[in-house]
Amino acid sequence: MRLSRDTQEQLPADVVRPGYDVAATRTGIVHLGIGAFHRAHQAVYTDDAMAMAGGDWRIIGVSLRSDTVRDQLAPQDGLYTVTQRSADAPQTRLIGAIAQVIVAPEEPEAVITALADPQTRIVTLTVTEKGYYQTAEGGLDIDHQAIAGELAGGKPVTIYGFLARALQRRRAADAGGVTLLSCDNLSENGQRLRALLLDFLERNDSGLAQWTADHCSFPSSMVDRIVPATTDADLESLTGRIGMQDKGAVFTEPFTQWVIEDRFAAGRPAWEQAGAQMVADVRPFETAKLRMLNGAHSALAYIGLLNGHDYVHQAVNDPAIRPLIERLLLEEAAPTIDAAEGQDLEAYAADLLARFENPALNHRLIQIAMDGSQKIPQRWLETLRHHQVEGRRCPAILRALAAWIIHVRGARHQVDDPMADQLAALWQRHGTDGIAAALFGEEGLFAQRFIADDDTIDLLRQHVAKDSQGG
Ligand code: CS2
Repeated sequence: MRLSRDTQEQLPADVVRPGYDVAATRTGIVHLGIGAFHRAHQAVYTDDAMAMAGGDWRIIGVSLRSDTVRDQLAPQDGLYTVTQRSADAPQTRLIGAIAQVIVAPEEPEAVITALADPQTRIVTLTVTEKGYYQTAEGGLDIDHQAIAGELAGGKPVTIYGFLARALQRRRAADAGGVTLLSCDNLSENGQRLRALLLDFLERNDSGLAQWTADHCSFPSSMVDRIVPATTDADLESLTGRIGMQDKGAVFTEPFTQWVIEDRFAAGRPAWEQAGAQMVADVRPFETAKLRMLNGAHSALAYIGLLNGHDYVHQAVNDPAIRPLIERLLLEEAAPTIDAAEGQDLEAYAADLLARFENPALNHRLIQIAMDGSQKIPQRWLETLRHHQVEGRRCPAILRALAAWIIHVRGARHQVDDPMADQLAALWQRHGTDGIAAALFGEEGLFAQRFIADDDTIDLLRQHVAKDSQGG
């Protein structure tokens, strides 16, 4: 038996059900990039907000690439469960917030129609760092073939192509602006999305860029919940517990946080009633999250893999790694953050370590290791730069950076990164001795984000030489 509208009544009584009339509630949000993270985070807040305060805010999910999530959820009428895992017994709830999933490459027109629908008042995004198509300098990568194709009038494939067509229609039909809410791990994600999108629009239709600037809003937001990729074993054990199959199930930790700038163009769900923090300025929270949580995560990933671990909880409990992570959190990342009132970075670091230790989560290091070239600028390089200006080094981050350099050589693990080929070519050309300078020297690949001084390059070179032995 498979979970669906017709079978949901047969779920065990301890599976918490949506607290609103799902079938009678209309959509108000289109989400671009519907993966496990969205289903375990924003969809849950939206489900709670509709239960607490009502509103037609169900979600049309869009998958920009694969049909996997649609095939998981369509036979289930959009229903799926979220299971929290910790040392305590797992807790499962049913989510009704997702109304439909559209696979963009199959039905591009349906995506544009949904985005342009006057009923759509918010567009949320989790398209990962690489989905923004930024250059090393942070501008729009107009040379990327996906972007170049759209700018030349080709069919939409990226967020920009779809949004441009939809905004054009909204303007023509006087359908009003929308809020474009980035939920990706980028610094100042809202402002960044705004700058990149306006740049894209400006190139073909400056009137549309102006209309968008006038009618849409781009709040920044900090999202946080650790969501490991679902495995077959997870699904099997869930079936055993709930007595039916849920192919769209997601598994996550109890912790969840969402901090959002309260600037909405056309209303919003009562997310604050579901526990979201509505603030005027998200920066202190976002910087702490990126440099501390994500910074430590990436360090655990590359150093952990190098030391033969598979999971986050193993790496963080390794006595050879743990002190580096503590140092990164408390002595390297935390001092670079201008804390907001009431924000306690020491307590935050302690909570992070406890979350990483969660033995029930089974969060794979290789999942975090993905797309490092897109992640390390905001996770590590900004911290390095901050300290460099004051003449200080960051030994823990430099160890992590060396582990990343070794990782992208691809000798031990497959490198899943949009720059994998470029990084492999640099390794080929420069070898163990020259790779650190080729990446972080004055003429290095990352020079726009961070240039290491000679001593730092030397230290990186020594770590790379020493740590790659046996690899
Ligand atoms: C992780 C994040 O995979 C990664 O890069 O660092 O997905 C992390 O789990 C989330 O940002 C937690 O909110």
